[in-house]
Amino acid sequence: MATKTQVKKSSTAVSSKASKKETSTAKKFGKDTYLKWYESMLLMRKFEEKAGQLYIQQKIRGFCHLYIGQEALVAGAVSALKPTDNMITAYRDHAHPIGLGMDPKYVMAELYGKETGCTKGKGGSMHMFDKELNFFGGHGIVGGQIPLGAGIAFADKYKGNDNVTLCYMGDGAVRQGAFHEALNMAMNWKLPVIFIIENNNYAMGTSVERVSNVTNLNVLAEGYEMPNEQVDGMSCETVHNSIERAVERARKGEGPTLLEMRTYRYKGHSMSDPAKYRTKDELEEYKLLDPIESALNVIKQNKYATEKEIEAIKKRVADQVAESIEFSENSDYPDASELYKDVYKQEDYPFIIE
Ligand SMILES: Cc1ncc(C[n+]2csc(CCOP(=O)(O)OP(=O)(O)O)c2C)c(N)n1
Ligand SMILES: [Mg+2]
Repeated sequence: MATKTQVKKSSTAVSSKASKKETSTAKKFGKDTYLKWYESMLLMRKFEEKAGQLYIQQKIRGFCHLYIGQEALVAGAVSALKPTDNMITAYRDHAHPIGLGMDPKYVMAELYGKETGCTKGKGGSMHMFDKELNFFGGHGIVGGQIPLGAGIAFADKYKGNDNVTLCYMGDGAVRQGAFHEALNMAMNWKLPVIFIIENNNYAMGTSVERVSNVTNLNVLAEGYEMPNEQVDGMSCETVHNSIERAVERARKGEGPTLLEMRTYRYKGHSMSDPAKYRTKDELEEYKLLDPIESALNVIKQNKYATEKEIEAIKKRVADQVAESIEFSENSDYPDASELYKDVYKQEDYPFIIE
């Protein structure tokens, strides 16, 4: 397969022209897909809006990075996967398990640090995990998950199945050596992994332009002759299509793909970031491309749901979020004895000096 590169000049907003052109492929997706995308993304959004409020009330402590604005990167990808495929990401990780189908109450309880959370309250916001969903976290070290993603793909290739691993990362992570090492080996070994850069244009408060001359991040794959694409990440359609192409290649044994998805986070880097490094206009420009609004517009235009049915979806989502809070409030904190459980220890490890 020839390497595919689509280079855009601007590294900030994806033009709405490009977005319109791509959404013309909407015909391919039917009612069920749009309704699923809409409900899934609305659940992520409403869940995180509440999480933000609960953080301010100090019900949730520690770090908390919201995905608000970036939801299409997960919803559009999940619709192109099969249940046995794997996913791994960084610390901005609440939306990924929800998109994969985890009951949000387990995500919320984890945010609360309660024993009923998906990692038993021991991980918190940055460390969601679910073995059943093949969701491998939740990683706080920038770029740390990239070689792990390649490793999961290596395991599947070794076992001889056709599973694919989606390995998400931020734009800041591509400046880590681990990114380049993982890409090199993944390509050399033709691993079934899709590297997805969530390019929201900022690593904390530092813009992509400020750290490198290379601002079209998909071209970083060229150094490894890896197929790559630049994708409108504000649209479920374009995300799905790009993942579908990459998945097809990976399942056939043709190896990895790097997808740079142009997206935007509406909130600050974390709850403690007032986001003074960007303008209000820039934020408003992206809000016009809101993926949830776009999906809803297609639903309305094509009469995929009545107003009553849309209200029922909104209510279902609100109820789920409310339930997740009630569940977390009523759960206990882990017992102190849990501290030494679930810790990997190799009994005969030769390098520990007691
Ligand atoms: C190795 C390492 N260096 C620095 C940090 C501190 N840090 C946490 S998030 C972050 C920015 C990463 O930005 P990006 O990869 O673009 O992801 P985003 O937050 O935009 O999703 C930094 C520098 C860290 N966690 N790990
Ligand atoms: Mg970023």
